[in-house]
Amino acid sequence: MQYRRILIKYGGNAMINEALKEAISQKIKSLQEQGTEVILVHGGGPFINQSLEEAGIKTEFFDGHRHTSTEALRCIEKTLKGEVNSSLVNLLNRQGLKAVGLSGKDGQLAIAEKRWHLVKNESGTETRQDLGQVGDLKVVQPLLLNLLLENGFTPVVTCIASDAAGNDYNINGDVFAGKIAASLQVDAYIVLTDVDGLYREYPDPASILKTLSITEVAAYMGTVIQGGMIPKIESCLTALKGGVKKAVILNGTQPNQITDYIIKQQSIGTTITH
Ligand code: X2W
Repeated sequence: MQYRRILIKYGGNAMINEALKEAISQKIKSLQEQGTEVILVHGGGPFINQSLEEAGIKTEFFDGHRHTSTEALRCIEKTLKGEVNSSLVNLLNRQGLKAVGLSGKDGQLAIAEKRWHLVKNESGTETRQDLGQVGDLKVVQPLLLNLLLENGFTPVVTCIASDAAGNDYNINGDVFAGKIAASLQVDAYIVLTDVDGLYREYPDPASILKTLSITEVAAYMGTVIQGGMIPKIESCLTALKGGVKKAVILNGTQPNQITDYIIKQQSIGTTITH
C-alpha cells in the first residue's frame, strides 16, 4: 500500500546522539520524497531530566507520567521547545524540508485538561492523586496541521498544551502523539522506541510479536506488555480506536527500519491492527 500520511512519535530513548537524530531526519526526507506526508511528534525525557537536574528540581514518575510542579513545567517547556523541538526543526530544514516547530498551544491545535492519577488501594477503591501540571489532550483541532501538510510543510509538534483557561500542561509524549494521530486519521502511526518491537520473551528476536489485534493487546497487558511499553501501546490503542488503521512499534535506534517498513514494506517491528 502507498502511505499517504503517517505520524511518527519520536521519543528521547531514540534521540541518544546527534548522528541518530540526523539519520532519522534523512529518513523523513526520503519518505516525503516518495509522497508520504510526515508529522513528527516528540518528547525528550532524557533532555528534560538533565535540565531539571541542572536547575536542582527533583521529579518523580507515576505510571509513566512525571509529577510536574509549576516550576518544573517552566523548565520542561523551555527544554522541549527551546532545545529539542528547535534542534529537530533545524535538522529537518538542513535536509531541505520545510519544518515548522509547534506545541499544542500553537493555533490552539490541541486543548488540554488536567490528568489525575488513579490509585487503587487494597480494598479496590480508587483514589485520585494530584500530579500537578500533568495533562491529557481533550480536543485536537487538526486544521492547522492539515494546512501545513497540504502546503508541503513538516509539522514538528512537542507535547505541551494549554486548557481553555490558558493553564499549561506537560503531557506524556506517547499519550499526546496517539491523540494527534487519531485526529489526523493518518494511514499509520509509528512509535519509535529503542527495541525491535514487542517481545514475548525479551531479548529473543524470534519472540517478537509481528502482528497483534486490539483484543490480543488487552490479553497481554501487564504480562508481555510492561513498563515503558505500556504508554506506547496504550497510545497505539488511542490511535486505532480513533480510526487509524495500523499502529507500529519500530526501533528508532535503527533508522533504516522507518523506510524498510513504509517504503520497502518489510515485515518488521510489531504492527497493531483492529
Ligand atoms: C513527559 C514529556 C516528555 C516525554 C516528561 O515530563 O518526561 C510527562 O511525563 P519521551 O521521550 O517521549 O518519553 N511528560 C507528563 O514524554 O518524553
